[in-house]
Amino acid sequence: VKAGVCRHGVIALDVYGTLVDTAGITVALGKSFWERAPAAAQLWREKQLEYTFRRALMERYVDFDTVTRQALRYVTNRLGVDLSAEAENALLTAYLELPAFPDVMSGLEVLKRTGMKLVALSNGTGHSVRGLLERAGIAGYFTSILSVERVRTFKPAPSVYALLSELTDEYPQRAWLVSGNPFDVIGAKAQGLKAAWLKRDASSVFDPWEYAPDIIASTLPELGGELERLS
Ligand code: LAC
Repeated sequence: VKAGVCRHGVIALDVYGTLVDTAGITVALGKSFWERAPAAAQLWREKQLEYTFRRALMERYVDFDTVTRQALRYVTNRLGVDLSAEAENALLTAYLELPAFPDVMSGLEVLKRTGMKLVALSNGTGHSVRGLLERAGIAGYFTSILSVERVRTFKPAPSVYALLSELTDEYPQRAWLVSGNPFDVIGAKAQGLKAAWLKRDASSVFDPWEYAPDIIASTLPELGGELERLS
């Protein structure tokens, strides 16, 4: 990896799967899905992302909270679970309270030392993302929360990454994306940003496309250290 001058640029952090753990919903799913809760959590996340990709392609935007509700309904239908309106609402409320990964605060401390602006860049609604960051006690690290609501599409649409052009004169050269989601890293690299893949799960595989991350790390502090060296 070549050292680039990136001081005073911007570091955009993805939210779901990067700062907060989408598998954290498994406990709440236990009440209705019992031993199938881990499978339900995984299917819920997969369908949620599939719906975002399809809606972006079709140009039929609805907000991420709606996507998440529709994906949950798919999961309940598919797994044959009869979910009351009350239970569905409870699960969607729990989704607004997903836990942060334990290394997030120490990782943000390291990233702060780069001198670059930290922002959240998410498919999520501004309201939901703010709530998650506040609950985790990390909202203060971010100069802004950029939501796809502003462009009414979803990652990896180019217009989502271009939201960062407001924050640095040198977009995309001095813009970094940090994400646990390979599709997001590839989306950023395709637009000329720098990108770091937070490989939170040792068994996860990066899509073998023509784009590679500039940094791969398994924890956010480790990733922050690498990024600091390059800045
Ligand atoms: C997000 C999804 C991609 O936060 O995790 O944008």
